[in-house]
Amino acid sequence: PTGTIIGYPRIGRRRELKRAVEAFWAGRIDAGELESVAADLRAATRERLAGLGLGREDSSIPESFSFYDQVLDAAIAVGAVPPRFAHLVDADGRVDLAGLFTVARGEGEHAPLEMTKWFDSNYHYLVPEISPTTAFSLHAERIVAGFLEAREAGYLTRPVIVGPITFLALAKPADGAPEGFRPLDRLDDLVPVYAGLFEQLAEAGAEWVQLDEPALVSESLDEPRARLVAAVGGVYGALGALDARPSIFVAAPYGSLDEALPALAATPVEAIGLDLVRGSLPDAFDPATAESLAAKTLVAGVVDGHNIWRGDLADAFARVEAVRSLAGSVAVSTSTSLLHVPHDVADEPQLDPRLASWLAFADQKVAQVTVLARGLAEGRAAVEADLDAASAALRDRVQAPGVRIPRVRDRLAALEDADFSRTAYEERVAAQASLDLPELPTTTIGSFPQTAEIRRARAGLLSGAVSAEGYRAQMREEIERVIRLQERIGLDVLVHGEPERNDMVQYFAELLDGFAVTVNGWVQSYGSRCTRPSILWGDVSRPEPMTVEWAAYAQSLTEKSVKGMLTGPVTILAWSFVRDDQPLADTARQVALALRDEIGDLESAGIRIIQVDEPALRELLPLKLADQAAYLDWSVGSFRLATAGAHPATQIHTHLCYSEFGVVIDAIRDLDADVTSIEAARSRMEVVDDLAASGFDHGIGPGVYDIHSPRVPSVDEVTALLERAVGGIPATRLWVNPDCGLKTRGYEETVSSLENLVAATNEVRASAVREP
Ligand code: THG
Ligand code: ZN
Repeated sequence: PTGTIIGYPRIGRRRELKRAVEAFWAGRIDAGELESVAADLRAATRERLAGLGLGREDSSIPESFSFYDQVLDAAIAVGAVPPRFAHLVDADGRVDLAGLFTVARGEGEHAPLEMTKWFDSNYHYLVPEISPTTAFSLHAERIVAGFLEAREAGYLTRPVIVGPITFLALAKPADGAPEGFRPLDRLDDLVPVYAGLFEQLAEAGAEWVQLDEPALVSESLDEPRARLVAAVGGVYGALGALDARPSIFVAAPYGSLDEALPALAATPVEAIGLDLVRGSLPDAFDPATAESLAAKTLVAGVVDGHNIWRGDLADAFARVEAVRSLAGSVAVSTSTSLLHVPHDVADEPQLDPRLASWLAFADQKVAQVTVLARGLAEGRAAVEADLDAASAALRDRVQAPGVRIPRVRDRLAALEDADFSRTAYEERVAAQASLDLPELPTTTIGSFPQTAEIRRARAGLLSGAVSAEGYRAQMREEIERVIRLQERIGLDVLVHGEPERNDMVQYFAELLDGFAVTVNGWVQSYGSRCTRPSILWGDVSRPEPMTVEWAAYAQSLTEKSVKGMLTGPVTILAWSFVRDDQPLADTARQVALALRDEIGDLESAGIRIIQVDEPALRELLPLKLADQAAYLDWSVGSFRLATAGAHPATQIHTHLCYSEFGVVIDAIRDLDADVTSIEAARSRMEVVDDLAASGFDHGIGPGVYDIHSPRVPSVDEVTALLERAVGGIPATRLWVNPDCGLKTRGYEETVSSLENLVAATNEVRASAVREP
């Protein structure tokens, strides 16, 4: 094939898969009905991809469907189901659909597989658990059936599976594995299972198989890169030597293959997929590699799978042409799976047509691939018009109103070092004494449960069934209820509860200039869960205050301090599709200045404590070690720019949704927030010691209970955690709070948990434990 893609969204244009999967979980449909929805989605995907120009019968169309997660699928296909789920495996070694979801989501005492971020994307995969005794065995029924289903419908498609090196590199040692054991130690046991898969696929008539090996580009896995590269020869030498097998396509998205490319070239694999958006190729290879590549297909991933820009198609074509001289043959592809982008720009009729003309979602990117492939086959002249149209859109973007706003740029250019720093912490502490907070102040992270009534009101506002005034009145009622509730529970620093926010990023994107939001632009985050990232396309500014009315109303209801709630610049960027025509650092500063103005307006409205959340600070950390320092510099800088305009008497809080600080611990100190709340309940406050050891000396709120579970913590339990925390942190700097927002919880457990939190705090305050 001369044009292909690494993968396609699986959730469905209207999130059909999400709906069906959740209906299956709720018992509203059975496995047969779910299978039938999934088969319809796969059929529709093949048809659409063929319609967009991918070959029907030349293995160009990948079978990249998954019910939940492709890493979980691989774990099940190779028999790596953790022993605690052994009861889900039948006598033939198979796991049915219900079993697959149980491994993903857990059941009673059986914790699910852990979930973590998939390379530098916003997708999250399930982490396989491997021990020295994991009994690998092949259960490829779903993979073979997907291929045969396509065959039946008249397609010759390309089965896709996570490759063996990446599978083990992403796995973690199972609990109880001996010290020093690494999942990758099991590679020799795993490769025969893939060999069996190849045999079955060849038998079924597959001409190509795709193995996703992004671990080969990564520097941030637990395994040293050199060990992964060293494994390439053995694995792909062995798989390549099989008699009965499809041609092998090793795809390496999310970065540069670098030394892994010569290693792959030296094996018998027929095709190698390169991410030429994040990664690059050297100008020349050593003679042996050059000779090997002359007999292979290089799949040039030049169409960006990470982002939604239409991009420079002529430049992409030039990059494809450059690869031509290095390889026996060249095919065009996306840089990564299209899993990370929404389905179709044509599904967003409310978008400004001019903005829409600059965008490419999955379907537009497939069309771009087919244009480039045609250019490759027939010569540039055949596609000149398409390349020119993309260039024209780019030129239009450069000078369109809103993309570059002199007022915003001048303000950025005029920034000085002083704009990034507040008065010394000690002076702020003195100025903030007037807040008159007790020792061990209690608070929450910001959101209260989003009830069905709140969601209904928002849907009504969107559909026109609820007037703007009616909506506002309902939100105010909700805020009053939440304030009264917190007063009754006895919390010290109150929040308004955020009933008016659909999402902590989209809410701000809708109110800031320079952003657009989508209606159907869903992207899978994990399992059945999706987000609708906003599109940051222009210079960012704030036409008017965004949160002041709600915060001021809440403050007017109570004598206690109400905390203003903002989302930080890094998180706003991390969870949006961001413009690609200027450094992220500049974009982050624009957002920071808008937030800085909001903080000023909150102060003027009498708000004296303001929280700026940065749950994504660590998430956006680059994979490449060499890029990490520069990232931390601009990300921390943008937070400081957002907050440093605050008066010394204004207490700035931040919230981070994790407790393993690792490489970002210094960055968190450098944020210079007066109070930082973090996750800690699940790690039994170990983070408190880490923080103390790192010299962190500002206020800290280690979460005292886990909001990700409906379980209500007992007073004794919270008391014990707090006593542990006051051992490591002086009571003057220690805050008491849950470990994240309460948006996804129900009211019943929320009220009980917060009551216990307050009771435990009162016990610890009354005891002598905290005395130095
Ligand atoms: N907001 C945004 N992006 C995010 C997160 C967020 N990216 C990373 C992280 N959080 C991902 N976590 C989640 C958690 C829950 C959901 C999605 C991603 C979720 N989504 C709803 C669903 O799929 O049913 C839809 C939400 C909606 O209606 O807007 O539950 O917090 N921007
Ligand atoms: Zn959180």
